[in-house]
Amino acid sequence: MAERIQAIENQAIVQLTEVKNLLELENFRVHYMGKKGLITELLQHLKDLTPEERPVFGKNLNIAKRRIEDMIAEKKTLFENLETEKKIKTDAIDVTLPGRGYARGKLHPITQVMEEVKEIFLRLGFIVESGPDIETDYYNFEALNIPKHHASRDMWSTLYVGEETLLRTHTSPVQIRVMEKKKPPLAVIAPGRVFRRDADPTHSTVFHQIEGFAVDKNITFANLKGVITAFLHAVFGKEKKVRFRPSYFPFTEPSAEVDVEWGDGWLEILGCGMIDPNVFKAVDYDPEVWSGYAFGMGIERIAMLKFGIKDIRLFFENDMRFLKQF
Ligand code: FA5
Repeated sequence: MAERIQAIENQAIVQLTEVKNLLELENFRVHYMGKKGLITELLQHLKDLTPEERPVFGKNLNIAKRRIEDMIAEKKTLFENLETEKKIKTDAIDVTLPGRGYARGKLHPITQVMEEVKEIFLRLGFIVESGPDIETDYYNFEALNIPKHHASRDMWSTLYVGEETLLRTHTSPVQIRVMEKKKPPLAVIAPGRVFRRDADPTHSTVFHQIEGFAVDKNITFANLKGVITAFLHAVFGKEKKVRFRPSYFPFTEPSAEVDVEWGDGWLEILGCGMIDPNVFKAVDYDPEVWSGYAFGMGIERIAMLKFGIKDIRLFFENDMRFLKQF
């Protein structure tokens, strides 16, 4: 019997070297220790032995049983450790990896220029006002000395919303809205979106203007020229060539336009002039008492000059390769 026990133990030792994982180890355990396992089976023989033989047999069997159990436990720990190691390698978070990082948003180049221009006028003492994108015929045209059927309406290819409503073609209606509410002295800028049926490399259907105007006693064209020149120097520097050119607007008299050198030509950036007495009458200001200047500038045009952009439409295509450069 002792030999039989020894044989089973030896067999277990050899067989265990072939066990490759926890599942096989469990099968191994059942083969030896299970209810019908080899060790359990040997116990059945106890009853066939003499009372003298039994203790020795029992003792030997117990020793063998414990040895096999120890081997199984040892192997189990080994497999479990291997499994943990594998898990660490595959699942674990590698804290040494650099963070994933998130893309930081930026202001659109037009917003950047808008903010820069606003800042300049705030420093010059102007306040900011605003008006609606959808305007009435009265504010966009009539109060600005542009009666119905007047030829000068053709200066703006207007997008109409209804009979008397339209998408504002310029920010000048804000002049009227502010002067209706407030009394002079006034120095106001009004940034906003404007809309026209225009589309080519220097004209967009939707674009941005900043309106500016000042009303007080004894305001002259020299004040207008001084403010515009200060603005041009702040945005473009003193070296950039600019020119004031006589022009026409129904709501200013005299009127001028300002161009900035652009390649071997010029790019127009703003219109301006002395507020027409008819505009003052529309808002109940006495033109004998008050005088003022006004201007309206194209923000995209200023951005084109600042950044060297040849086609205005690039600003509205939302191509990240373009936008990321600002
Ligand atoms: C006006 O809109 C006048 N309201 C400006 C003004 C205000 C004059 C106050 C006198 C007193 P004009 O249509 O020229 O004027 O437009 C003004 C500026 O907007 C232009 O000089 C140009 O810089 C810009 N602009 C005009 N049309 C477009 C367009 N389609 N796309 C981009 N910029 C434009």
